[in-house]
Amino acid sequence: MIKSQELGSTSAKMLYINKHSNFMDTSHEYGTLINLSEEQMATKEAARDFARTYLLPDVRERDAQSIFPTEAVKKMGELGLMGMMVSPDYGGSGMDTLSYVLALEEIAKVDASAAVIMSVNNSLVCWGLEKYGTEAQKQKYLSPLASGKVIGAFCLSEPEAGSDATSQHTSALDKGDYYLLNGTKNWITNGGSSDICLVMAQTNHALKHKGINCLIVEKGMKGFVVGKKEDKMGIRSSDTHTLMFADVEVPKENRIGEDGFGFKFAMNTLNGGRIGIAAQALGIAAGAYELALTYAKERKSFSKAIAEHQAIQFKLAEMCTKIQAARLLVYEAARQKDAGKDYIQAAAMAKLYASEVAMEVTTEAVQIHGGYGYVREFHVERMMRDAKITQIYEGTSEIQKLVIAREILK
Ligand code: COS
Repeated sequence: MIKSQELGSTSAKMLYINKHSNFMDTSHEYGTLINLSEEQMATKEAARDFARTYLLPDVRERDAQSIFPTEAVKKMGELGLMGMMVSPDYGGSGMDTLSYVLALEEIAKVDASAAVIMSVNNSLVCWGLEKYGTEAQKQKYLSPLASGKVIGAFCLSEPEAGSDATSQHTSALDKGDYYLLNGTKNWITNGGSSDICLVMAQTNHALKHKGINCLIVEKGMKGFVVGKKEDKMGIRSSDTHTLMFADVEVPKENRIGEDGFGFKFAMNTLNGGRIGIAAQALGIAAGAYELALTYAKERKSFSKAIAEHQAIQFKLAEMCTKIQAARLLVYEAARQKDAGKDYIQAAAMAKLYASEVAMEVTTEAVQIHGGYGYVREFHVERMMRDAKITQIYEGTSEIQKLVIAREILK
């Protein structure tokens, strides 16, 4: 439990908050139901311990001040959380996708910002590099990324290309042995803290999305400028930046895949990324539910615990049911990926549903906390703000519906 001294106050309100702001682990109850192996359960437990030991103590301060969790991310690298699915040959943990989402869920229960930093590095950067990169690219870039020595960013969105991702204005002109990169990327997670960026850019406009390439761009390259840091509603301790490229010369050997493979690379990578964000959303919902459950058992009104009022019981019942439904969708998407099946629809369904559940459950968790839920000292207020982005990034809920419908109808 967070000590009142840490918050610099011994007022009655603060003491009350510290007494009633505790996570209660409920997810172990589902362990047998969802058939996890001992190793998967151990991974989940280790991530849970890490989150409570290293992320929980300062999570509110980092949110309030928009502070990147530098030390915690370093520790996550040491524990193997930054390259969980990467082969040990390249410094990763060699685990399956299900273990990855189990860990991500536990991190997100406590700190959704740390979860997105981890998700982008694992799903959008390491996975794509390992799957499609050359041996030389893997040796040079994947090993430091997977071991958490450096952080990666994935750069697709632009001022005028969010959902309409084929409409890339950033250009990568073919100059023989290098590409000349010019343009602007927006809302880039890990934008300031990353050392290595995967940048989608248009090489041949006539070919539309088939003229897009993905280039590995290093922070130190001349002409690469990190622009302003966004002042966000939620996930405030992850750093989201605009990135600018002015005549950056990127060597040809830094292109991932064949000429024109960049858009397909981005789409294939985002399919897995969506499982990660679904796990993040699930974690936010489960964390808020755990806090609301503890609170409802302790807070009294009308001479009894509020959990004894049917109005609260119905809320808890709905929250728990929705979380479990989201959990099954997320784990199923991970299992399909691990089984080598086509997981496009499963990933989109998991992200769509888990992010909606995250918003609904965090809103109800605030409601259960009443006035306390609306103030910064209680975690649920932050969680409600953090939940919103899961309906927007790595494909909005509307894009997920479009993807699901296209898969159903094809
Ligand atoms: N997985 C693999 N390939 C996909 C795909 C997916 N989920 N979605 C589209 N593609 C492929 C298509 O198969 C097509 O390839 P071919 O030309 O080889 O057939 C290509 O991508 C272009 O797709 P399409 O013709 O359907 O283009 P549209 O512009 O109609 O739709 C969408 C593209 C909207 C699906 C795409 O732009 C998208 O996913 N947008 C959301 C982007 C996003 O998530 N942004 C967040 C950025 S990271 S925070």
